[in-house]
Amino acid sequence: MSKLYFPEDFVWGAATASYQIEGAYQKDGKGESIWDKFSHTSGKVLNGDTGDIACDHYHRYKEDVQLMKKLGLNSYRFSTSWPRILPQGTGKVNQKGLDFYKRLVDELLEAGIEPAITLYHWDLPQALQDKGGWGNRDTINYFVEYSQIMFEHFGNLVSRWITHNEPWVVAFLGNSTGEHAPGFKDHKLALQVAHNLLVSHCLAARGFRELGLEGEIGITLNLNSVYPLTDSKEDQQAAELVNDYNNDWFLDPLFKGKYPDKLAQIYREEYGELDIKAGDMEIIQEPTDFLGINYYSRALVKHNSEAGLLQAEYMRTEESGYTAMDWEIYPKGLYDLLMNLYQNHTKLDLYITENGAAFDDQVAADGKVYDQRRKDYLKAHFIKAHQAIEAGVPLKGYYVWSLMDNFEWAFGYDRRFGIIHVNYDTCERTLKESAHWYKEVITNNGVDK
Ligand code: GBH
Repeated sequence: MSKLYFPEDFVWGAATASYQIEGAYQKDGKGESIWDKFSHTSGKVLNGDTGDIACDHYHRYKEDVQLMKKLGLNSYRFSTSWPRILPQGTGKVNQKGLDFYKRLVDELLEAGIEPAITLYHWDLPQALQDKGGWGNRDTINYFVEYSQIMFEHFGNLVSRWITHNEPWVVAFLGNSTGEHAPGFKDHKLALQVAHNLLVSHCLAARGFRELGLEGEIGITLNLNSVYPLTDSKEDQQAAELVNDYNNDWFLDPLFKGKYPDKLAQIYREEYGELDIKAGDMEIIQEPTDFLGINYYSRALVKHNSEAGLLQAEYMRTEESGYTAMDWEIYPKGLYDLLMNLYQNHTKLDLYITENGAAFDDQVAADGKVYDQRRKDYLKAHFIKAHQAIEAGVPLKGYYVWSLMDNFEWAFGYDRRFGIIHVNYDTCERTLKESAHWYKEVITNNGVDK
């Protein structure tokens, strides 16, 4: 069978996040995070699940790195827990927190796996939330303080850094819909949070530069391709607004130095002015080294005058399959997204920092986990990524979400994204069929057509 080969230095990886896998929520001086508090509040997470133990990665990281090595991963993307490093968010550093990540990074380097650190994957120290969280401008400075500590300790060991994971989710699911911690329902606050996150990203990146470190730094956005249901003018306008909201609300400040006009106008009329300080929009444009993209699905949109400020309704289609999250499986959307980014937004290097799918995996009687659908999902997306590379898009690497089943935020342990199965009673790990297949892809640096 003929193969599609990837560029020689293409990075094949897998990703996780601290709160979703570590557990050890009170161990060795770690402070409380907003997700500790949120998951311990009844009614917030499905089945009352918490990250108290999660995959117990904090104690099993050695075994996990060995599994990564077995898979042949080139790189592992993980996040560091801010409250492990600074239990109060600022001030006193917790040496034992630093020690844990030092042990992990050493283990990875020894296994020949390049660590890629995400500084913020949603577990804000609760002590900072008590002072207003990301809605408070001071949090920008606290984030810079935390990022500096991490750069000083790991800047020479870790060559790829991501400031924020998905500011859209932090801002809007955390502060507008309330599905995520801290659980507020205040859209104006969410817009301010989005702005403060962007400023903090750029100031942290600037600090990285000033240390003269050799690695690369960027931000990860959750992006999707947005399509109108029909080519009617109304549906097209609805799709444009959804695109502004999902994607350009972050892409435009970063690469054009402004918020998207039309949506900004709608928000201004509804909520008034945001607190944007002189110079902020210049800071946000400060160039970084790459853009990370988390791609899961597309949005198919139709105009509906009853459907909120954007007058847009999300549609399902009979033509596609859906994952256990009820997200449409739409690989072509990845190709369209990559092309659109390259042609209309940025010439920066790109990484897919997350792509993957939840399915209802079961351990079979023979002890194996057959997840053909995840393998098919990944394969179809790899092929589209390859197609974009052929068309000239500077895509440098691909991190599968996720290395292992883990705490899926508001859905707790109910949804499994891993290529490694985790038994939550015993914490036992089992490579799924998709993991064995991924190992082959990495070995060949290519995927069957
Ligand atoms: C990521 O967020 C997170 O980074 C990760 O921690 C999480 O476990 C993982 O994904 C799986 O959920 O328009 O069809 O894409 C996901 C962000 C944003 C993806 C909203 C789904 C809406 C549906 N999500 N998006 S779609």
